[in-house]
Amino acid sequence: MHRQSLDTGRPRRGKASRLPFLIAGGLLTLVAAALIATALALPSGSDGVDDPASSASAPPTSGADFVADAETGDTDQWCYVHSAIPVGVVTSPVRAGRYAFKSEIRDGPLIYDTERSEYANGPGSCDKPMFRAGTETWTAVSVYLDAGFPEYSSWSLIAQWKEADGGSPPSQISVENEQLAILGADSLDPRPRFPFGTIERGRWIDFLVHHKWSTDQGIGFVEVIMDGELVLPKTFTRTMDNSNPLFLNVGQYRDLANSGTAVLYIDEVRVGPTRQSVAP
Ligand SMILES: [Ca+2]
Repeated sequence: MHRQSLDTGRPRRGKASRLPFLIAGGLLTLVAAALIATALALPSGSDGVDDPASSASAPPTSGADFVADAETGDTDQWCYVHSAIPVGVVTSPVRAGRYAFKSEIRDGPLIYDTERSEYANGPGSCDKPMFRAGTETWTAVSVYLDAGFPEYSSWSLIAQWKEADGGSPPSQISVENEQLAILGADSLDPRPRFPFGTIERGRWIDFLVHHKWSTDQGIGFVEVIMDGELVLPKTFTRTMDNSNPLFLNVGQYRDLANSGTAVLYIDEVRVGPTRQSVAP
């Protein structure tokens, strides 16, 4: 039966094959004519959708899920300010717009038993967890380390992706011995540590941190772009302690073994699903 159906099919295909060719030929002629007519109808310099000049000048699409650019002139874009030293927005330096956030810690004043000055979306009643298991996120953060920023011989953090139920943040940007690194939770052994650069004072540094969130070290990853350059290629690691979503803290938190007044400015914080969605 199989062979028979093949045999009977052959002449049918042969006979029928001329009709589609005729139809296709007619369609091609019509399409070609339409294209020529369209080309003739478009005036020179038309703002067609394919005009590269108009694409380049179009404003970037903003698909960020969270923005903290300080342009409200206060700290309302964050849930909390955890700082022993009173801080808020400043008008200089700024990365963009009119305002940036200031973070300051000094020897002595403590909050939650630590030297800390952070802008946070948790923990607490206004938690805004944004980083969920199985998702990828891009976090943009621009920071400016003041000219007098101390040199640290022990750990300090300038950004944390943290669980609301406490514990060591499963992803962090650390500053220690003048080195920048992504750290994993200190409950892990060995603790993930991915150095990606050295700090510079007195200028804005733009971080773009790309995560995939997972408790599985074969699925989770982190990637860092600093000042537009890929400084930490996609590196697989465990980025969550458990399946609870994480929130963002940006600002300073340091070991009491470090000392000195430390001032950091923060601007252009964005979180979104793609690099384009958080680009300044
Ligand atoms: Ca700003």
